[in-house]
Amino acid sequence: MALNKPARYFLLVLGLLLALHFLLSATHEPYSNATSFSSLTAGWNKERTKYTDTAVPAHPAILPLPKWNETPAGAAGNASAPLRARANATFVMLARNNDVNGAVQSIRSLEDRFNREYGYPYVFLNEEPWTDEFKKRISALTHAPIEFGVIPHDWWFQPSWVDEPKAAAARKEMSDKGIIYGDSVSYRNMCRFNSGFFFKHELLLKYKWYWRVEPDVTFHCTLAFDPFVYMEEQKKVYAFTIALYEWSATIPTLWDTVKDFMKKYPESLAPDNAMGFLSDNNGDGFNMCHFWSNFEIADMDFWRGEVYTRFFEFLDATGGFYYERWGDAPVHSMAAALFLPKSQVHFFNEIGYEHPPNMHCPKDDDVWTKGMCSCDQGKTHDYGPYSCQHQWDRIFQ
Ligand SMILES: Nc1nc2c(ncn2[C@@H]2O[C@H](COP(=O)(O)OP(=O)(O)OP(=O)(O)O)[C@@H](O)[C@H]2O)c(=O)[nH]1
Ligand SMILES: *[C@@H]1O[C@H](CO)[C@@H](O)[C@H](O)[C@H]1NC(C)=O
Ligand SMILES: *[C@@H]1O[C@H](CO)[C@@H](O)[C@H](O)[C@H]1NC(C)=O
Ligand SMILES: *[C@@H]1O[C@H](CO)[C@@H](O)[C@H](O)[C@H]1NC(C)=O
Ligand SMILES: [Mg+2]
Repeated sequence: MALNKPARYFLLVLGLLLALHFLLSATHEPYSNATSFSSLTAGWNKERTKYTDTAVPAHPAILPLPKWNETPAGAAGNASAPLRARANATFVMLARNNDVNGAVQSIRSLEDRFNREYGYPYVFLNEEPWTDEFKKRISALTHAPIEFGVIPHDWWFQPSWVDEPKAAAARKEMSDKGIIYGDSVSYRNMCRFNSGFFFKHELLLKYKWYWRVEPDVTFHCTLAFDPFVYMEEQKKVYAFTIALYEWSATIPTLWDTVKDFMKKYPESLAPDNAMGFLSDNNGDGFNMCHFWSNFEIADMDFWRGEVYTRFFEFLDATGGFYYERWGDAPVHSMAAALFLPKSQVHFFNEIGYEHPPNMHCPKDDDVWTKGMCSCDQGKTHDYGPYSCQHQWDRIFQ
């Protein structure tokens, strides 16, 4: 076959480049290492598994971790060790078996930036049994205690008293409108479970505090303090890192239901609450501001208490988790903002946190530098167009 002129030139150049490559590989070790096939694919794999970019590996030593209520040995006056006993606290992650890569990424990040110094336990929850693969991948990441729990059937699946034809029609209408997860039943199960049940799970009953973690999140700053202990000492109950607007089409009647509840049980409202965060007109309308609940550090005894129990049951009885698509974020936010004094709700500026597409990165240079943060301060959500941080700030002015 006769090659045309450009093709011949192309082969000639290709041949020269290959010859140069082999010459350099043979004579220059660094060049050879950088371009070998295994180095190239190693970089590619790193990209795909999204391990965090922190330089410090998770704690390599098999240290005998103190029990949560014991002060670690040698801690007094030792800046690299926790200064006091840990709190009665755990991390909790709801996930599916196929979320394993995202779960690994989140735990790795959390261990790097905080937990390798503390060894707080983890609880994983799923409505299905966990696979050995999931347990193995997670257990490799930390020496902290880990428990894998299954969710009781009725706390997860759509209750039989929900009118399924009515719920199905609502799902169809929402998906026609292009609302994200509009047609998903499992998403609704998840929102209802996170609103009313996770804190009752037997694996969580022995703890007071939790830190909610989701797959595929990143913690961007090293924490020089224990947020659980901070919550306890400062008498906080609920903490957030990102406040933003809810999509109103997912909760058409939620606020009216909450107003009915407040009328029926006015004693539930805390004096000096954060109503001014939720409403621009003293509670008449909801301004869609809420805390993004994929990150939460909070006191489960608040959710377990009488006021919230009554509140959740009141909301649940309307079927709104299924006839609409009520999220656990607005439900938790409304409860925290209304039934707690605003001084007990806390914004954790120091915790750089990313759940795509949003990220909180400390804007203050001293906080960012001290935390060795890996996030771009220019991309922080705090005062961006979708943020409700202004509505949060204004209630303290
Ligand atoms: N076991 C289980 N966990 C679920 C299910 N759906 C969602 N989750 C978990 O519930 C949490 C929230 O679900 P996500 O899919 O992250 O929902 P989201 O944060 O609103 O949306 P994106 O993260 O943007 O997709 C995560 O921890 C998920 O792993 C489910 O059907 N079963
Ligand atoms: C190249 O790789 C070899 C084997 O992994 C290693 O021993 C050597 O130090 C590397 N050289 C450079 C310059 O990185
Ligand atoms: C500080 O604590 C760390 C971890 O607990 C320990 O390895 C180290 O020896 C301690 N240093 C001193 C001076 O006690
Ligand atoms: C931890 O908190 C839970 C919930 O408040 C409580 O039941 C449990 O007794 C606490 N554990 C200890 C050891 O105080
Ligand atoms: Mg998520």
